[in-house]
Amino acid sequence: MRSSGVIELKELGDERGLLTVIEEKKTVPFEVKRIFYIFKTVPDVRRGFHAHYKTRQALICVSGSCKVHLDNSKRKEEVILDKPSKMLILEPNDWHEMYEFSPDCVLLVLASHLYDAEDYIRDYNEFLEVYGS
Ligand code: T46
Repeated sequence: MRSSGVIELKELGDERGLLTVIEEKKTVPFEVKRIFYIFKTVPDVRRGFHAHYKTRQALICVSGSCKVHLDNSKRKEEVILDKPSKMLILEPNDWHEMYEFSPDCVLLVLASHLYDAEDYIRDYNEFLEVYGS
């Protein structure tokens, strides 16, 4: 069953430091077709403001921190991404906004589909029409 939410990734550590692994269809529940990252975000900026028709995503702050506002039309939630071993899965029906980026934030995103501007729902009322019950 598909569901959004936070997955705690294993921190493999030894005297040299830490290492975290993400494996397709094992730790991340979809085939990864695209990777991008958001960094050098301008202070006080808020990004996102959309949902998708088909794209599933996994968000990891590999450096610094940020917050994510999630809204699946039935429930609203705030998630804090503040360590590289915390991964947030976003389903297509999760309206999301990212904010309070720390100056050192690098937000890594794994996506299930190639980029397609037509896959975005950027109007909140349209989002409610598509996903609201
Ligand atoms: C999402 C959140 C978490 C591309 O050309 N290819 C790409 O793969 C992406 C992701 C973006 N772009 C272009 C489209 C825009 O001209 O990069 C520019 C910034 O993208 P956008 O305004 O969509 O950025 P965010 O931070 O609002 O959203 C992004 C992803 O687009 C989106 O899928 O869920 O990060």
